[in-house]
Amino acid sequence: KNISIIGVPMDLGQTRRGVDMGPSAIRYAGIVERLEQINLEIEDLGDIEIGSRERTAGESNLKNLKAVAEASETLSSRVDEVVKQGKFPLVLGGDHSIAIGTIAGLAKNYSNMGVIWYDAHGDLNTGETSPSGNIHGMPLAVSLGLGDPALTGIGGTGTKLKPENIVIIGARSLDEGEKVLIKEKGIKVFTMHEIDRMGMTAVMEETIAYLKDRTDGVHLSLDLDGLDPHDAPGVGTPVMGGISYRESHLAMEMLEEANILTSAEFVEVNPILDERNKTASVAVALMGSLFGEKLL
Ligand code: DIR
Ligand code: MN
Ligand code: MN
Ligand code: MN
Repeated sequence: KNISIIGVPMDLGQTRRGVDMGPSAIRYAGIVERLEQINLEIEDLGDIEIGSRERTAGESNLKNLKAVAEASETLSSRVDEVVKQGKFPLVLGGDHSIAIGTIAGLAKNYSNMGVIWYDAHGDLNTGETSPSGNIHGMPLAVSLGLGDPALTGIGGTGTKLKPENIVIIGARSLDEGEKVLIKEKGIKVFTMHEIDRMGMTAVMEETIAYLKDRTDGVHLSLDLDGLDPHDAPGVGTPVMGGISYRESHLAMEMLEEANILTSAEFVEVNPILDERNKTASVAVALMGSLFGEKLL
């Protein structure tokens, strides 16, 4: 496997500062060295350019809409190039709004792409349903073609994802509009209840079986707040009662064994809110498992 790392120092999709340092924190925790230990070709393409915070309120209730849209367009082109070179894009965030650009870039290459959304949240809000106006709560809706045209039009018009190709894992905080959308679109969700009840092994077996036949590529979008805040404290919107470090390793190992992933992104690492870079280290350890690191 040839992996290309793309850093996205984005913090404009939410209001807490520091998540723009996520890519640096993950590099400092040793991502390149860690993946080099496995039999992988790895190149770090550096960070993409992010505009500045919009201090004046625009015509939209979506915060920093223009700057987020511009960066997303840049990211979608970069991801598209990497895929066309036959390489595996590994995108490091940055807040979760970056998934808009990642998925738009991937969608130029897959007609039936699957997405695993590993997150405490659904990220299925639109301008109408969002309680916060934060675009990091919207990327999955945008990829379904719902929301502001400045976002849904990134990487060209047309929907990027089909609702039946999505699996959400770890959900425990959903806004009312998101619950309606999940039911309306029939999106597959393994909430914390299902993870507790079935165990992570069965959850991943079902996820893999579900996506394997119906998709021509699978993207993992892993929000570190999907994990329990004990294990991943450095996130902007922690929610107690999350997925453990061990369960997450198991999930990564099962994805690696199944060999279905064609791209991945790790987002919401915020070193300002972290404890001695623990959350970035967790992200690096999970990426190790995801790419085939073995103890023996
Ligand atoms: C909330 C929080 N649902 C919102 N979303 C987060 O603002 O839309 N997503 N934190 O990761
Ligand atoms: Mn998220
Ligand atoms: Mn989240
Ligand atoms: Mn705990």
